[in-house]
Amino acid sequence: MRIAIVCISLALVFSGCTKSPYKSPAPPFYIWNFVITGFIITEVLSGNRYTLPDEYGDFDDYIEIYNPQDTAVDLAGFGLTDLLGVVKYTFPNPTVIAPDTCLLVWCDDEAEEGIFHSTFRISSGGEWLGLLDTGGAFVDSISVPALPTDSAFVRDTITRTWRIDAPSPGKF
Ligand SMILES: [Ca+2]
Ligand SMILES: [Ca+2]
Ligand SMILES: [Ca+2]
Repeated sequence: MRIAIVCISLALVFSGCTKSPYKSPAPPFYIWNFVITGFIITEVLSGNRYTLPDEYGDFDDYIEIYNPQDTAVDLAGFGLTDLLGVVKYTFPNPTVIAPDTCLLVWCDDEAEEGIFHSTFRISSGGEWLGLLDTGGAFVDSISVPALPTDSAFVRDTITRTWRIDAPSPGKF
């Protein structure tokens, strides 16, 4: 399995889902300000059993964010959430993602484990997730469907559409 070491060492951060696909109110839109923000959510894993452990050996949920630009981006002050109207995780200052590189955020509700561990988990039954800018506006949001164990919701590298596929943490 090809796991970009550079991405893993960089730090991984990300998210969680909740049982009902719409436990939290899901925006009736699909936001993707790719050009404006320069980065997007590219993968979500909600049922991690064997895919990849965090630095504590926990096989936790994660969200992958990718920077497709030729220049680095800083997510300091941006946020992640699984509940509309509430910012559950805020990226530390700085959170620089190098060009063509991914960042993983563990969604394990174990913030004590490090700066890239969020305060929420992702339900394997499906859940809505949002990425917010420093002003609280949506940069990206997705309704993650129910996922089999060790199957991820991934964005296609060409079409940018979503599908359920094999996990590729740290690589887009
Ligand atoms: Ca959740
Ligand atoms: Ca953990
Ligand atoms: Ca990936």
